[in-house]
Amino acid sequence: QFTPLENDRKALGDSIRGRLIHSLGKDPRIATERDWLHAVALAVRERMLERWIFTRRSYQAASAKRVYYLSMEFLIGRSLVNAMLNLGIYDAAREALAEFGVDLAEIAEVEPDAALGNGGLGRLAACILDSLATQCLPGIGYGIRYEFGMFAQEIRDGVQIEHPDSWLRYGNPWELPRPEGLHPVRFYGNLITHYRPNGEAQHFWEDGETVMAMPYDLPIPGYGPGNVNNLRLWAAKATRDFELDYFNEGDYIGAVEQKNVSENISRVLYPNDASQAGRELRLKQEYFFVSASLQDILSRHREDGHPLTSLHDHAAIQLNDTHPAIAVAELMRLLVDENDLPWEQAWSITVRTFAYTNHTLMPEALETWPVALMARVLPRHMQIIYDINHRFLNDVRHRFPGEHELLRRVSLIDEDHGRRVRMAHLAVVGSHHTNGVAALHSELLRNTLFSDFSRIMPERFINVTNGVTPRLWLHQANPGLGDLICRHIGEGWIRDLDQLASFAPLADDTDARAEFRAVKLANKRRLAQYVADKTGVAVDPAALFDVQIKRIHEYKRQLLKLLHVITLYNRIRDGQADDCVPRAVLFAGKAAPAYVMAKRIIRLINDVADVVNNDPLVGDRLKCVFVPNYGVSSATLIIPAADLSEQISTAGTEASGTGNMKLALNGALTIGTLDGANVEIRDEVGEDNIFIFGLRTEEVESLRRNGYDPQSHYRENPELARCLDMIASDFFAPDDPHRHRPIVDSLLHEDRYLLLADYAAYIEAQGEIDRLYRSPEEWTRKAMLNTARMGRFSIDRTVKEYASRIWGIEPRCAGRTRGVS
Ligand code: B1H
Repeated sequence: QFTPLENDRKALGDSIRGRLIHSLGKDPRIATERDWLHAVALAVRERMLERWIFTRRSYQAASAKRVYYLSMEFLIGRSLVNAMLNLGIYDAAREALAEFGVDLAEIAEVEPDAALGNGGLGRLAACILDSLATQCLPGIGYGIRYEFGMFAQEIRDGVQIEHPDSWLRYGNPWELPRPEGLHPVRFYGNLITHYRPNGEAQHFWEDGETVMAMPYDLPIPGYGPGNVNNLRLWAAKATRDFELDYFNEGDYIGAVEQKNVSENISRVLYPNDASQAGRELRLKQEYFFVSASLQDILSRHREDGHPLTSLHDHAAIQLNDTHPAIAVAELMRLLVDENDLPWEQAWSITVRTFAYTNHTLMPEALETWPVALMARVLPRHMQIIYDINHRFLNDVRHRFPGEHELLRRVSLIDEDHGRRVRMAHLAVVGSHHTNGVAALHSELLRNTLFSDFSRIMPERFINVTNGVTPRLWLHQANPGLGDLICRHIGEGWIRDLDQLASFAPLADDTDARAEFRAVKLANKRRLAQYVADKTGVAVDPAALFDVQIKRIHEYKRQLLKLLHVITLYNRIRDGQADDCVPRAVLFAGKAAPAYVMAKRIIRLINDVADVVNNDPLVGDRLKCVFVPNYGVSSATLIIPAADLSEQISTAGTEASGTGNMKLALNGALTIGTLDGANVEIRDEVGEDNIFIFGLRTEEVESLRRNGYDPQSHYRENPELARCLDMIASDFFAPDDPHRHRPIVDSLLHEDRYLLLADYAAYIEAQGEIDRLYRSPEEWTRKAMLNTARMGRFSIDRTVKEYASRIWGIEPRCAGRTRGVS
């Protein structure tokens, strides 16, 4: 036993000063903001680690089943304020720092974001970890400790420039390196088959290259009194084989150079949201962290004294999309090759252990790997995949005799595009459940991508609608609104978001509405200041803040929003918008560096912004801004200040969306298509409190089936034609008249995402929004109802569903310590 540290101001002050002097060796008289940041982080970490140990003990004591969340991405953002609020020591720490003349808010800004993810998929993983810890659920995250996370985006002359994100440059005070916990991971090499006397084949994977996976642990604190769970990230380390190479070759420098090369595996996050990279290094990253994680899981299982045959009783492994799907083959290899289990038994354990979450239907994001590449990098896994496929197809052949096309369609190998392994098929076949992330998405999975599989094994397909953590996205990001809600209904909503329902009656209270408006205005002022600092554009806090913040992608239709901006601009210049409400349109988001069209879209947004913002005829009635370097931290500034949330993807393309939830929770009204979770948001907030427009999924399908002609819209809608003509001319790029031609060409000749078909309905819906915004009381009432009715979109509801329907895990709360009240 040990005595936990105290959490009062005095004790915290002593710890902070102690860490500064005795851990960092810095003189308080000359310590920089970063020195103080690291000292506070260490003082907070000490307290988290106590609870971390208690948490582990309680799982151990109960021999609790754990969930292992395997994800290539964890988009955590900053940790300091989150940890303090979750441990309940924020105020005491702030006061302690004030005594040293240090401002907590200022040093918190110095912390870099842990940007180990692209967008929604990675942020969902971070929200799930927060929820597991808060709900005292035994859950461990496994991922990669990228040396470089998501690139930093600079906008120079309207163009996106990528900068490497060296977030570890000054060290990471939250992580605990565990060099004693290495696992070897093999690549390439040869297969040797031995036959036992009874004719059974035994496979040995030999030679090739071995890289060591070194664990770094990050404590994940739940909201008090919650548990502190673990996120284990793997870094690639060279084996000591280079010493041997040196002895053999006598080339010392050459041998050490090779060491560097193997450490490239965990160097950088691939910045391709929703499109597959297809590079050998990416496949190696996937296998690297999967193999290390499974070895880790099995050794924990053994240490706990359980036989391998009971793995599924003690471990649930969730595959966050197909990126870790090679785990199915790896677990088979570990069970069959390394532990001598018979194939059938190993397969039964494997299927009962894994579950798979699908996050997209977009064809360009579906992972497939050339058989030749897989066979070279992971020869034994390729063979195992063939074996799995063989047995699976035999099964299907027996159950559906004569259906030859069916076999081709469900095969783990795509034979039509030069023989490729279909990772989604491997994931579905190798797991007991496959889920989509919103009701519509799961329905589409069953009816399109996985229609054959849902005929073969219907019981495997379920829906678990995404959610967001109210700790970060309301309590921390929007303290003004959080406090307002607490004053009226208490603070229970932070752990139980359904309680927000009792905030709804306040939408009819004039005083409460005034309070709500005052909070929103303060948030808008804060954002306006930030925008001015970053872009030099002055936006009026009284304007309607209309935001589209997400990765730049054609399917998300930033261009549709921009067509609205140009339309408004034309109306203002034509004197047809004298009574329109002033708007500030804010875009933010990153484009994948190799995604040419996405980068063109950014350029066009900035060119349009330049014209609009500098036209004296427009003045404050319309501003257009591209806020650079969108990430978790800038999201926490933008979301609380938004009036209008743009969720305008082509119906059937956005699996769920989670920004839609964060914005509505913070009292932004949504303008959206019936896509992803928008459908369920409408069901919750009510039709009167959301602006739904445009084609529905079935209409999109039938329009495409019957031959869509984008030019018909150009011909029939002069206002739309004018916008497109302006983009195609030199209007927004006088010195480079053809710059934006490819955008217009793509809209007029293909328009894969039906922007032109939805334009008229979109402009119409925006007109209604204008009218409503002119009645502040009405607008505020609807905004408050949005906040009050978002309870269902708490990540805690999502995680409860996973826990009971998929993982079979239960809460185990660590004993009370001084860490929480
Ligand atoms: C989502 C991705 C994704 N879906 C490939 N798919 C990636 C695919 O690096 N890659 O190869 C990275 C990311 N991300 C998003 O997941 C969906 O588009 C959102 O609609 C959804 O809300 C989010 C979380 O489920």
